[in-house]
Amino acid sequence: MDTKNTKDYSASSITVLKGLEAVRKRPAMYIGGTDKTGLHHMIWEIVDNGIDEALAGFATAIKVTINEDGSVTVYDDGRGIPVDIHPTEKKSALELAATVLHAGGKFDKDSYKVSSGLHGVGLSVVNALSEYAFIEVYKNGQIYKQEYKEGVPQTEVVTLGKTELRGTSVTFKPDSKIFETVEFDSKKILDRLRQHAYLNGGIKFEFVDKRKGNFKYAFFFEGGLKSYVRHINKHLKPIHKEIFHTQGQIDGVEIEVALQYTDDLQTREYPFANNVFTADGGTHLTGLRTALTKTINNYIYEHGTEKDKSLSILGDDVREGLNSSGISQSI
Ligand code: 1YM
Repeated sequence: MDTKNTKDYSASSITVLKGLEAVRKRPAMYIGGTDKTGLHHMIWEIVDNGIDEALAGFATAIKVTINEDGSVTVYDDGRGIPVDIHPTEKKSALELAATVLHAGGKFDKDSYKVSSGLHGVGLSVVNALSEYAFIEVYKNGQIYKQEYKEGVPQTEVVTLGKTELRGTSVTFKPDSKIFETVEFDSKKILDRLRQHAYLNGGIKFEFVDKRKGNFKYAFFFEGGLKSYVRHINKHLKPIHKEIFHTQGQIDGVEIEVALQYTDDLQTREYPFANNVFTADGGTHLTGLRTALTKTINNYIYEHGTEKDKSLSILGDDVREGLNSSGISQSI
């Protein structure tokens, strides 16, 4: 046997164990907390990986299942995490993705997620904080599987047999030694999946709760943001039928905006940056507001009567009754 390889292997295993230990010691640094929000963040980390795979053009659907024992399975129908052996680490890419900490360990990566290169970052964190987990990959007509306890692999990657499926399925049971509660809230999950479906038009999101007699729900909004604004305005009176919608790319940032005026006085703005709702706004929202005020004033100046031109339309006037949602996404 090649002694050098054996030594390298155990050295990398020690690095992995140290990484997992760091996550279990300070979970809040990686998932924000160990309360109900932190618990649900475990699901979003894995769902985000599926969304990344869909945004890369390989997956069309993401399914979240709460199993009878309180574990969660997230499946996407994409390429499946690679299972080939890394030439120097001598471990499968799957094991490396599931056990090696990629992020610096700060709870700040959401702000630049979906910007490529961060694919799969949360998987090792979720694995480390789970009493048990297993991943199945459906690729090359085969089922590959690896199991973990508290993030530590219990087996090599094994092949289970043939399949016609494609994709990745991650099952995990959050560790009750870490979390204050390990009970998932189906309403919280449905609300978030609905929002994801609006933001990512064209991807199907399915939810199954096996704790509640196989409760099933699915979201699919072809129109993305347009459907979202339609949903926001469903109990209001729009003053124009067609929802204004635009989309474009500039300086490595993809922008999408949907807006519709209603006869209401209130303004409702739902800005997102990199798939995260930005309640406090930011330059993306300020930019849109400024552009809208400027555009409407320019239009009045160019097409209005002399009387119209003497009007000074302010931002607040432009936004009265306006309900909008916008996404800005680094690409
Ligand atoms: C339910 C969770 O993790 N899907 C997923 C993950 C990966 C890929 C596909 C993938 C990525 C790439 C190539 C690539 C990941 N792969 C890795 C790594 N769903 C979920 N779907 N082929 C497949 O990025 O080049 C990490 S995540 F690192 F192993 F390639």
